[in-house]
Amino acid sequence: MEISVVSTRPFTDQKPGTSGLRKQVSSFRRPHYLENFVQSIFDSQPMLRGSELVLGGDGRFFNREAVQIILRMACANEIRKVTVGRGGILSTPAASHLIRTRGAAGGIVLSASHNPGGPGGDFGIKFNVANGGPAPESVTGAIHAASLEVDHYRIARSPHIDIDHVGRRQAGEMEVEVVDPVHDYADLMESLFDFPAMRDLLHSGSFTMRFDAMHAVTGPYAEEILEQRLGAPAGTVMRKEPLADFGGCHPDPNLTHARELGQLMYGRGAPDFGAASDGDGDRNMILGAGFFVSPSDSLAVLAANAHLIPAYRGGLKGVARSMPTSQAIDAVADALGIPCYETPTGWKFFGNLLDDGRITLCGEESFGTSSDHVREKDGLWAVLFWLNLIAVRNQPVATIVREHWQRYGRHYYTRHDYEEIESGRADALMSRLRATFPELPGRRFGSLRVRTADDFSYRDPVDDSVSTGQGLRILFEDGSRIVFRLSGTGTMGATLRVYVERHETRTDQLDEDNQAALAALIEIAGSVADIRNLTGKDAPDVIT
Ligand code: G16
Repeated sequence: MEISVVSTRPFTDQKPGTSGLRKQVSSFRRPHYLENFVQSIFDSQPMLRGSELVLGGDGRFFNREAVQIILRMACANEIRKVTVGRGGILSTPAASHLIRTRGAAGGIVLSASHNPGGPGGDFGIKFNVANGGPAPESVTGAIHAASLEVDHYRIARSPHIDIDHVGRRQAGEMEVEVVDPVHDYADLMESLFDFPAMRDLLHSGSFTMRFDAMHAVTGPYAEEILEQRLGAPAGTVMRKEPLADFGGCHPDPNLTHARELGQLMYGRGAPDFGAASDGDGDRNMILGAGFFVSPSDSLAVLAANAHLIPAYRGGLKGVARSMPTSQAIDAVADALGIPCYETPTGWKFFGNLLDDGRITLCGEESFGTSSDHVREKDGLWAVLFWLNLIAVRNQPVATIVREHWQRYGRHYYTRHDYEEIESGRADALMSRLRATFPELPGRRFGSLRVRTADDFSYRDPVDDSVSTGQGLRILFEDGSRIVFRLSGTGTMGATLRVYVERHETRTDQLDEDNQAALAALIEIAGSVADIRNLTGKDAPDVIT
């Protein structure tokens, strides 16, 4: 096969963020933009030569074109084999599973997660390493460095490669194997959970559920698992056909963007269980009838009940959460007598802990939960875990969570996002805030007294790597916390995230309105960071 060596010049904005390189589609469609980044992956990861790569994405606009370009570049860069999901589709957790079971040297996942798609939306590309997880900082750093030097890329002049039919074919010296994107993943789920008990629940006549696939990648996965294998009635999976523009919606599983599901779950005759996943299938939202389970609480409930699920019957080795995630899971770990690790935001930081056998479950406040079955967060896995739990405990979602609060106390928790702030202003806010930290310890705000204030840094206990500047924390003497971070996944300006948490143990104070219960801390956050003045915004754009 003829190979072209194309001259190019570096782009200076190809530094991967929290989860790969995310940009507007218009950026990715600039001549050489995608090719430069892909060549930087191959240049900085020489072990890919002669090995197998997994490739797939969430099906958003530009997915198919990108798959063709990457296949031709893989061929020109002497990749031995590429395993690709049919139609170029693989959910993020399914890609992670395939990398692991195939023994691939890595994978390329195309997604901008929950960001909108379509020609005016976002696109993204992420490199996953041989353990199936997102590349650690050492690898993303090397890719970025290569992107600043790249002066040519290699691409095969191959005709269009058929990715729409399962089977093996050759592209020059390289083998392309097109696989069913759903099958192996569905088998994996069946091996972890009690499918007979879940089937009985769904057939009991007294239980109904809805899953909102948001016209994103999980539609076919949810249909196969929930409707085919578990026999849930047709229509259980809403918005199930994946669309390149997600039907013009934002594939972000929260009550704002999964509005129809929310209305159903808070309406009369609501289903017993509601759930949704995002663009690439790694996030989850969990709802009971008239009841929202916060992601941090969900993680804690799963950990506390893991012994009821076949895959985790033997107990948990340990758990982990990202720093801004609430400390609800810490309380469970304490009771179980297992370690709880606190990592920076980003799934990549869980990889070493999982590989080293230190943890079994982990999760983040950003609607992500998973276990050691893959190395990504896994939306449907979390939904099935809850379904299995409901089947075993035979209780409504709200009762399960309220009983959890009674035992461990409730970690009232919220995240306020201020979006599309001009980057200079956002940086100024963070540095001004950081400058106030030396004076904060000991300072009183009403009944609250600051214990300490710092910029979170993390030393990975497995490889001793250090990540600094991971979020500004104000920790109060009563255990309450306020955390400030700039998001690493946005594509327009900067997003300020403010995370607020308070632990309540008085058993008659556990059912308060969440925002009201946190009002004093929210007020303190606004004043110490001077948010209104420095962002020009009177209120957050999104509250979760
Ligand atoms: C990604 C990462 C998560 C992270 C989230 C939010 O999720 O995989 O680990 O918590 O972004 O990150 P940030 O606060 O920096 O925007 P996803 O679902 O977008 O891939």
